[in-house]
Amino acid sequence: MMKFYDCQPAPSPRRVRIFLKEKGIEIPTVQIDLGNKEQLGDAFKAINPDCTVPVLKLEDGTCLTEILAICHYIEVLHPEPCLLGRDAKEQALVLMWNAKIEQLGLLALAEMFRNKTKGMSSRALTGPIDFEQIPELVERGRVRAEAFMARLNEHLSSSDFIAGDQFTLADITALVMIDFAKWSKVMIQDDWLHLQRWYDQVCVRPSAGA
Ligand SMILES: N[C@@H](CCC(=O)N[C@@H](CS)C(=O)NCC(=O)O)C(=O)O
Repeated sequence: MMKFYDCQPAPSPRRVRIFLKEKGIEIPTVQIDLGNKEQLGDAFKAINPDCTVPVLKLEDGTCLTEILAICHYIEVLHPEPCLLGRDAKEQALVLMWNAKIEQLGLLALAEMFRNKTKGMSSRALTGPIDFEQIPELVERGRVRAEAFMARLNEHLSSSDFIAGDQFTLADITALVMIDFAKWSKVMIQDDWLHLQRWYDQVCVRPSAGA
């Protein structure tokens, strides 16, 4: 039986939960308590030495420890509804936007959040090694995140969804990014009408509650 390692409040595993809900799939789930550093204990390190969630443990014991790998695996087993693109071009665009949202959006926001939150001092990066916070990264993260959200707003002026005319993993990643931005009080600005239109559309999908 497959097993899904989750942490309900964390943004990354939510991306997989939304993906599974869109597919209509339920997988037995274990909660990992990131707040109490369960990810750094020996039991979880045996599952993922990189000390992060989500993880999908397959029936043969293989552990998939990256969101994109987990979603790709699920998509191959359960192709409908299609969330990773229907042809070569769509698949490439989903992967392209997913990577941009991770690198330019989510990482900028993680820099903000992890370098300013008191409970995260010495946990400025994920993983087994403790790193101290660098306060200068908070403002840099804000500038980067806002610039990227403005860029997404511009992109959505000519596209229904992030990677074209269908809802895909790229929309899931962007939705989770916008909600994670609120943790650092980075909000959709009043004149980002296209981003707001898209957000209103995706956040009413039943899967968004995952
Ligand atoms: N490489 C992972 C990164 C996932 C990640 O960063 N997860 C965070 C939760 S949002 C985590 O496990 N943090 C553990 C920690 O803060 O020590 C992926 O994208 O799948």
